[in-house]
Amino acid sequence: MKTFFNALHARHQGQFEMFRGALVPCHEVPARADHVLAELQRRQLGEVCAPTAFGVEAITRVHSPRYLQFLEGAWDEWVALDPANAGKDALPSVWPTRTFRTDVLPANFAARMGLFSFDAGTPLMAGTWAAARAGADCALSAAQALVEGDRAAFALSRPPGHHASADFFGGYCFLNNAALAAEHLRACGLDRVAVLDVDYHHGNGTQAIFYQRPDVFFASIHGDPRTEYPFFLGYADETGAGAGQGANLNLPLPRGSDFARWSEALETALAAIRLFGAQALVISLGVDTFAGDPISGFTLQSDDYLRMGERLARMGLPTVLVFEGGYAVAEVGVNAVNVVQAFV
Ligand code: SP5
Ligand code: ZN
Repeated sequence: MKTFFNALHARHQGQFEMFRGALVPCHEVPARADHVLAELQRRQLGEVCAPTAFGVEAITRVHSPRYLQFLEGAWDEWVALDPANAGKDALPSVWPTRTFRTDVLPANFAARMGLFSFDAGTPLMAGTWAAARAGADCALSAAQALVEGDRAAFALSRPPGHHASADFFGGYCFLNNAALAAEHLRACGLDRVAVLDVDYHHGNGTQAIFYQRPDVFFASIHGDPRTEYPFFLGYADETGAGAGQGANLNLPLPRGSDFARWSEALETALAAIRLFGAQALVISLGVDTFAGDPISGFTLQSDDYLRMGERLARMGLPTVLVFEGGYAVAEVGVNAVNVVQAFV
């Protein structure tokens, strides 16, 4: 399987995220992707390719023009506020929650940071835009590899994507790589595409992007949002809306769930994807379901990722694997590459 590796990923290197009233070191660090790449190369699992640079039209299938314009210029605006900002990351601190307006684009930078985000855990810095764009290109290139006949492809993107919606960032995510891959497959003529999100956290961004759509099925297995991030989406009663009614499936599991329990949910998700008639599969491959993950609560073991990869391959569908979360940095390479290796 080809891997599309984002060589610019390390330009996105956040310093701190907000946690319990303090700034703590970021969990989403460049070493994560480097470990995955090193493990792929150690096991000689196929060609590592540079992504093709896709134009903005591929990205505006998923994200709003005003959001993209904001992201592209955000760092320069931040530094323009005060030259001393060049040594600090930008974090949002004010949001338009219920009863506030979101139709007016404020002139104030902090206000626009809040308008286009949903948490204070996702720092933006000088290289964020370049890294996110190149990561998106990896996902689009992986989808393109399927269009050209490959059975499967791996987008080793960083930063991750599944919490990013059409017009906001958060959860360490800026551009929704999995949604971009799914939309690219649709644009290239596949009628029915499924996104299966196996990251520990609900893929709120991907769900929202496709919620009203009958042509892209979204299924997610994740920590119950009643107790787990992102809290405000990912419940079992969210089944799609309008033309998309029935094309969304959430399988929340309690904190502490093991692979046996997780696998039952996987069977439910795969049966629904089969029934939907998906012609291709996009996997949001977070490995923060690992027992050793510092911010998550499932108990999967490294070998379980081999079973996961085998089971996904047995669907027999053209498949894009898109790297998402996984914060046990020393083990993230082994765990993610176990999925890839077992798939092939
Ligand atoms: C892509 C992805 O997996 N995003 C996850 C974002 C989770 N952000 C909130 C995590 C808060 C946990 N902070 C715990 C710090 C303890 N040292
Ligand atoms: Zn996650």
